[in-house]
Amino acid sequence: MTVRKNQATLTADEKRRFVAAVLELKRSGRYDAFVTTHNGFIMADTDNGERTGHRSPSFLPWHRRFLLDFEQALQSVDASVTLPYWDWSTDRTPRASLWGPDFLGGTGHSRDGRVMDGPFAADTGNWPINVRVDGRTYLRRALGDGVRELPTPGEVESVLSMATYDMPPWNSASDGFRNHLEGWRGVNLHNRVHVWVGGQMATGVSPNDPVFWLHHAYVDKLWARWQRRHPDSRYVPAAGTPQVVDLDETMRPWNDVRPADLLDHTRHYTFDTA
Ligand SMILES: [Cu+2]
Repeated sequence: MTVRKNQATLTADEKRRFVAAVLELKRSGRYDAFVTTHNGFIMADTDNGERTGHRSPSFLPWHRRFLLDFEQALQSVDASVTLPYWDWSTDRTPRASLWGPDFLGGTGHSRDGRVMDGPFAADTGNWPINVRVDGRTYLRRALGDGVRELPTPGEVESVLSMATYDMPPWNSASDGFRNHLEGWRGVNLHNRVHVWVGGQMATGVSPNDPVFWLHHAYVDKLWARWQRRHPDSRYVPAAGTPQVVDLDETMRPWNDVRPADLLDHTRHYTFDTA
């Protein structure tokens, strides 16, 4: 059974295996297909049109399935690897072990944002940025530059306390749990973390930075915590909503999976802690 662990608790061997599997997906070309898919949805999802991956109720089940695909790809390389999560409300500085040279490497050079250390630094030759929105082919970060503070535990708590999953107009203007977690409204959790990391993470090609998966694994864990906190609350809308994925409608790009199929993560993985 797949257990997703807090990145701060990984052993040296677990970090090494995770990094090696990610690098092998990159080498084989499979990694960049994930970046392309994500960017395609970022570009296409709009507040007043069809919206699936972002700024809509299906933000959470869409990313849950996207992460499952990526985790299965990792496991096809090394069956012992699972996706770790980054609790950014706790490990909230550039000095966290997450950013060590034995794991994801640190922030970028002040001049051009270029990451200079770790397994994903351009100098290694192992991490070319091929799917990109500008000419730069090296991984960039500017930890804490775009916004100074990561969300606090108190801010996370304030969003987990919202009992309604989502609300009309089912987009970036919505009240409710989903949009506050996504961050278009209120204290801003998920979106703010993308901005805090900076570089490619602050763009539609954000999966170019491997921290994307650890960030979204924690967003996904927060959804699971919310479900346990509010057992009587459900995914909405239930049916008949134009341009929005209802509970029993299939989601692109898979077309064979509905939000209803993804509500229970324990069918696929568990977490190390509640
Ligand atoms: Cu994201």
